Parts: sequence; structure tokens; C-alpha cells
Amino acid sequence: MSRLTPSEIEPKWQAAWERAGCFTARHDPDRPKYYVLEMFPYPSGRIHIGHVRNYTMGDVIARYKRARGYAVLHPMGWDAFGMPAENAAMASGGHPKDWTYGNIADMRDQMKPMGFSIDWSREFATCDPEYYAQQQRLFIDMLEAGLIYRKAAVVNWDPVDMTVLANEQVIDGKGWRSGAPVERRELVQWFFRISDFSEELLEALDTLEKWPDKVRLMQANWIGRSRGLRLAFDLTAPAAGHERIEVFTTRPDTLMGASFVAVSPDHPLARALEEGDADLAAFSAECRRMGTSEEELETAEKKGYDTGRTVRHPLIEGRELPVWVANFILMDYGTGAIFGCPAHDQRDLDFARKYGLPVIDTFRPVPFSSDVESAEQEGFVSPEAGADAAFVPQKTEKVRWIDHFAGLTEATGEEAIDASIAHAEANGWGEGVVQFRLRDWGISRQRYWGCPIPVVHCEACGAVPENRENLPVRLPDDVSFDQPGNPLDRHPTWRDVPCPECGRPAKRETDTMDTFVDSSWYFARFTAPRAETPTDPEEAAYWMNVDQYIGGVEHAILHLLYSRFFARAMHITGHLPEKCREPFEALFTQGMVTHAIYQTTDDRGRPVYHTPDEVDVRETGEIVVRATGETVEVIPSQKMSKSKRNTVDPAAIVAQYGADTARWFVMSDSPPERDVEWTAAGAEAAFRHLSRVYRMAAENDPSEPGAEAEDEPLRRATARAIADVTEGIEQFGFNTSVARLYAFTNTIARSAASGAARREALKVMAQLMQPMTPHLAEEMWEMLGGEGLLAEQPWPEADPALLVEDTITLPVQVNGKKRGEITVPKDAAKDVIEALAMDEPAVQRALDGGRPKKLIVVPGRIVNIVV
Ligand code: ANZ
Ligand code: ZN
Repeated sequence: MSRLTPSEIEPKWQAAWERAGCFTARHDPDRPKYYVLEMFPYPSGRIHIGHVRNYTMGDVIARYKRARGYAVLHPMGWDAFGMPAENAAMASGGHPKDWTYGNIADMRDQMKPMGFSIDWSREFATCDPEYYAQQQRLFIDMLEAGLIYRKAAVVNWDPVDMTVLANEQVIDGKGWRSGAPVERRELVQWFFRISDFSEELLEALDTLEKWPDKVRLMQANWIGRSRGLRLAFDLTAPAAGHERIEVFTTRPDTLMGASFVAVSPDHPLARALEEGDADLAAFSAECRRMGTSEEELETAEKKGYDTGRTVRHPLIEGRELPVWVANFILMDYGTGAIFGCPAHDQRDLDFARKYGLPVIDTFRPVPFSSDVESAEQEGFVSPEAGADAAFVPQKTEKVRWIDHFAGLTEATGEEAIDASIAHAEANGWGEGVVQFRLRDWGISRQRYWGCPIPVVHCEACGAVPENRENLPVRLPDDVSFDQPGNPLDRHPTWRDVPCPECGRPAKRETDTMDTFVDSSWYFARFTAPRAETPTDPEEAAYWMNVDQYIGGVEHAILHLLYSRFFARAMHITGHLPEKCREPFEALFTQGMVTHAIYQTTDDRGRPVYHTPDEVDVRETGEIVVRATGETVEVIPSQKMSKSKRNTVDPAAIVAQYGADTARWFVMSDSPPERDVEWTAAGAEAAFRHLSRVYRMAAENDPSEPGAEAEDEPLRRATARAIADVTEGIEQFGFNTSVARLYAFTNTIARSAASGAARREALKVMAQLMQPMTPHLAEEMWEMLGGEGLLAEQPWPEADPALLVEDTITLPVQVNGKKRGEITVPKDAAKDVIEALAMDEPAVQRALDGGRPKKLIVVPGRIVNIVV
């Protein structure tokens, strides 16, 4: 056989690995362990080429570490709860469970032919009752540890689908499915106390040295630490039982420019005033119809309602400020109330201009005077003097203060904030505070296809956790999706259970958990997936932490933050050791696989997209629709999407070229953190290369005599290849490893070494290719007479003696300009180097017949000639 036939060799080697149990993770206290994990997939039904790239990266590392002698854990599972299964059930009448498990089976069937070195014995889906039973146990432990509580919270309610919508399911104020205007409703829901960990989650980011900086920054911004001041404004007359309004500000230094106070429509004062003010009630109702997301509040038009009430400025005798209710104040940040300083905040300025409120400068740029008229004469128009833009300098910039209460004249914003807080604390009118943006995590979902919250509501005892021996609280199978709403709510019997505490008739919680809960601890479960407790302490202690986590940057915030919180919660509840507070030692976020889009337009000018299989490339390079011959416009390299029809199906590639080609292609060309463009020509070239390597191994004849003297350079090249490919893998530079392997192939092909020496080089080639193209490598290993399975062989070592270069290249400069290069033996004498330098044609030309005034040899570095 001298043709590479993936359809024969790939299944053969997969079966051999399975028979030998090569990839079963074995807890071995005598060996170091390595846990490599790719973010587990949602079972949509198809694996896409992005999955292939993601899992190939993990597989390269897993295979490499195994060869390096580590006990490797490389598991796979399914993030299997969630809306799409329920939507599919609503659309086609099936059951979410059948849909999900059917998809899992399909995806497993597509994944196995890729030859990933996964320990399939540890596989689970988060919708398996064995998994969610342990999640319910964790919930109860966390509840008892005080990490979970219940409170009323505002949600987006779809009155037609009778369901709560996530913020991203509200589009222009309407439900994404029903199109009905969304209402805001208060529901009592379960919350995880993640905000208690804000400071720690923020500070520990500094210890995550093997995480991308951008991910750490995104997390830091999400946690959002703000230092500021809390102070109160006294109402000039009590209003609906309120005497003062507490506000939170990060700019207490702008207090002298305060011109109004504004509260959220959900602030207790606003709520109280609504009673006697129908217009205010109408205004607030309108505000509540908006979505609850911060983005929406930020982009919506700023609107306010003047309550007619006033407060006293705490520092300026006689200054009274109006109290407004404004749609852009969030109730759950700070105190739900602010003072506005229009001169130094754009949002406040827009608001002040819209409603005719005063604008009062508190500082100007340093070159300008501190009163309006002189500053204007000097050329600075401040907001107070009518400018449209608020004056908002960097906090580190020095500005000129107008009457700062702490006596500052010129100071930076930072200094002024410090001085303001100190002044407030010394004089008792306010208190320095640190505020975090991170909110507690609301996990209640009014859905069927999720992990049931293991709680029973009893009229006498309240919300009571289910008894642990009754876990799991199983999802009932007999549900239907022909009516809107949560089928658990209308199930005839599932809800009705005795109270676990008093035994009287009670009702189960019908909400299920946010699916982010499922993915916040699956990595710990993989260490003991069949344990009767959430984890097995010994297994967790051995396998944790995840040494290398790989996934999409789209999970950089929520999934990783929730997992970091869960690892802490699991430590507190005794399910993970202390060292697991940060469960992911190293994180890598890979780029996407992109593809060109092929577009034509129909007779009404609308775009029509064509799949890569529907087009042909002409000799001229022109790309046409095969069926019609019409020329297509090629939109280069875009994220793959079904609607643009620029996806490629891994199954089709495997059928055409085999898994190794797909794996090789997605590892080549681009650094793994960048996007890589899939092209048919590239796939073809990858296959041709692998076929060539295969032939070289198949045709090797070790008895073939070579020139013995020629063996040495090939041995050196082999040592270099080992060193470089290894470094590429260690540094996450898989593309450079692939490039080195291309070069090494050429070196072997051109070498005049003996058949036996070539065989040794080819065996190393097989070893080095094994992480990327394991089937081909295994086949080569066998053809070349390697012992046992390659998947079980140690990684090759480069002989250090062969890595030492015995020649060096020196630059030659004439009058400080580089004119040439000479390659000399490493230990060449000075006069030899001088002579070689003088012989260089470029040097001769530069000398132009002249004699050098000076010739300086810096050994091992450079030759300098002065004329
Ligand atoms: C007065 C002021 C003057 C402010 C100025 C800013 C600039 P960060 O940095 O995100 O923490 N704020 C406070 N609570 C709010 C709420 N519940 N909803 C909307 N806005 C709120 O933001 C803190 C600043 O955002 C605070 O500082 C407050 O406005 C506003 F020249 O107070 B500032
Ligand atoms: Zn009870």
C-alpha cells in the first residue's frame, strides 16, 4: 500500500487505541498529572469546524503531555440543558430529552472519527439525573452555608409566552418569539451571593498569570470596583415619610457643581410619591416597560420627571436642589439615587439642557482663570458658559478649582477625590465607600429543561430544602409543550409533595436553575464523574486544578467568573480543596475558523449566498456558481454562519480527506489565538503533504546503502526538529510546530543519508506529528518498525550534542554599514576570519580597491572594517 487511505487507517487505529485503553485517565500518585480541558459543547446536533480546532488544540497538548510521562485527564461531556431543546419541542412536538440525547449521540458519532485522545469513560451530560442530583446536593449545601438566598427581583415578562425572558431575548422592548411588548414583573427568585466575593474575585485576577490579559481585564471591568462617597441630602420638607436622600458618587469633588438630585423610578421615595401623583405613576410605569439591561438603560433616551420636592445642599447655605425621578438611574447600584453635576458629566449635562437645570463649573483646565468671564476671554468656553460638551478631564490631569471645599486650588481629580472623602469623614457629612458593579447571580428560570431547584414551599415552614436522600428531584417526563409557560407549573402531580420538615402538603419549587450553574462545576465533576457525592476528595485533590483550559473568548466573562465563584463555594462546602479557589491554572482563548462568503444577487438586488460546494474555481481564478456559471462576488474571510452559507462540515472533510487533514489544517497557518481561514485549496494542500509523508515512510528501505558520511547532517536536523517542534507545542505555537514539520519533511526528502538513518529520522517525524495527525503517525510508526503503539511511546529527546551549531554566521560592516555575512567554523582563528571577511565580494566593492585602515574582529559577534 503506497497511498494514504485515511478511511482505512483512521478507524483501525482508533480501535487499537480503544482496545489498549490508551486514553483512560489513571490516578497514579507516582506520576505528575496533567488536566487539559476544552469548554464542553452544547449538543446542538452538529460539530462544526470551530469545535474541531478547539478540540484539536486540547488533543495536541493531551497527547504531548502523555508522551512526556504525565498521567493525563482529557475528558468530554455535554452542556445539555437550555432553551433550544424546549424551543425544538414547541416547534415540532417532540420531547426536549429525546432531542438532546439524540443530538448527543449524533455529535459523539461525529467527534469519535476525529481521533481525539479523550477518556470517554468519564463522559456525562448535565441533564443526566446522576449529574444534576449532585448539583442539587451542592445547592443545598450552599444554601445551608448561607451562600444562597431568595429575594424579589424585576424580570422581563413575556405576557403571551407567559415566560421570563433573558435580557438578550428582549428585542426593541418585545419578546423575541412572541413579539409582544415585554413587561417588567417582580418575582421572588433564588440568588447566589457572588457579590460577597467581589473584592476577592477581583484581587485574585492578579495571580492568574497564565490567563490572557484581555480576559483578566474583562473580568475586572465586569466586577467593576469604584471608590467613592456616600452622602445624604436632606429634604427641605419631609416627603411621604422620607427625610433625606442618600446618594453614591465617585466624584465627590464635583459636589459644589451639583444642580439636581435624581432617583430611580424603583426608589422607595419615588414609589411612595407615586401614590399621590398620577403623572409620576404614569412616568414610572413607562420606565418600567423598558428592558432591565444596563445597555438598554444607557442607550435609551434620558427622561425625567420633576417631583416638585427639593433637598438642601449639604455644604452651601441656602442652595436648594430639585428632586427628579429619572429613567437612567439603576435601583440596584449604589443607593439608587445620585446628585447630578452637569458641568462634568455628559449624561447630566444632556439632562440639564433638556430640562433647563443649572450648569455650574467646579474646575477648568489649568491655563485658564477660575471665573467664567476671564476664562472665556482667554478662550475657554465651559459648560457653564454654554459649551455642549461637559468638561471631563482624566482623573490624573491637574485642573484649576473654583472654590473647592477642601481648600484646593490646583490639583488632579484623584487628589481632589481623596481630599473630598477626607473632608466628608472629618466633618461628618459623608463616608468613603467601595462599590462593586457585580450583582448577585439570579439563577431562577421559569423553564422545564433545567436542573430542578431542590426546594419545597410549605405554608408553615417556608422554603425548605428537599431531604438529601430524596435527591435527585427528577424532572418528570410526562410533560407537554403545546401551551405557553412552564410545564412544571401545570403538571398535575409533580408539584404536590409533603413538606420535608413537617410532612404537611406542600408544593415543589417549579423554577429550574440557570444553565450557567451546570457549567460552573463540571470540570470538578470530571475528576470523579460517578461519585455519589459532588466530588471525591482524593480524586479532586489529585486531578485538580485544570492545568490548561481552552475555549472561546465569548465565555471570558460570565462562565469563567461563575466557575471561579463556584470553586470557592465548593471549597467552603467541603467539596474542593483550598488550592482550587482558582480552578483554571492556564487559560487559552482560541481564534475562529473563518471562510469566504460567495454571493450573487437576485433580480431584485437581494443577496443570494452559495455554499462552498456550490461553486467552482475556474482556471482564471474566477469563481462561479457551478449550476448557472454566474460569477460570484467573494467576501473574504468571515465568521462562519448558516445564514451566509459559508460553513464547512467537518464530516464532509473527514469523508473526503480524513481527520488528520482536518486536524493538520486547523493547526497550521495561523497562531492558535488568531482566526484561521478555511479554504478548499488549503485542505487539498494539507492532504497532499500528509500523503507525501506517508509515501516517504512507505518507501523507506533501511537496507538501502547511503553515504555514511551524510548521516550526520540528518541527525543534526532531526535534533533541531525535536527541539523546535517541542518548543512550539510548549508555547502554544502549534502553527510554528507545523511549519517546522514541513521543513523537516523537505530535509529528509533531500537528504543523501542511508536508508537506516532516514528511517530513524522518519520515526522521529512520526513521533513529532503524533499530536496533530495521530493516525498517520501511528501508521508510519508501524511501517517503520516502531515498537508497540506510538500513542504510548515517550516523547523523543534531542541529543544536546547535536544541537550545538558548529559554524556561526558573522555580519561584516564597512564604516558602520553592514555589507555582507560570512559563515565560519565556530572556533576559527582571527586571521582566518579576517581573510574570509576581506574576500567577501560586497566588502571588496565597498573598499573599491582601497586598504582598510582598521580591521576589528569581535569574536562570535561581528567583523568591523574602517576605510
Ligand atoms: C456625581 C457625579 C459627578 C458623578 C460627575 C459622575 C461624574 P461608576 O464609576 O460606574 O461607579 N451613579 C451612581 N449610582 C447610580 C445609579 N444607581 N444609576 C446610575 N448612575 C449612578 O459610576 C458612579 C457614578 O455614576 C456616580 O458618580 C453617579 O454619578 C452615577 F461629574 O456622582 B456621579
Ligand atoms: Zn412544613
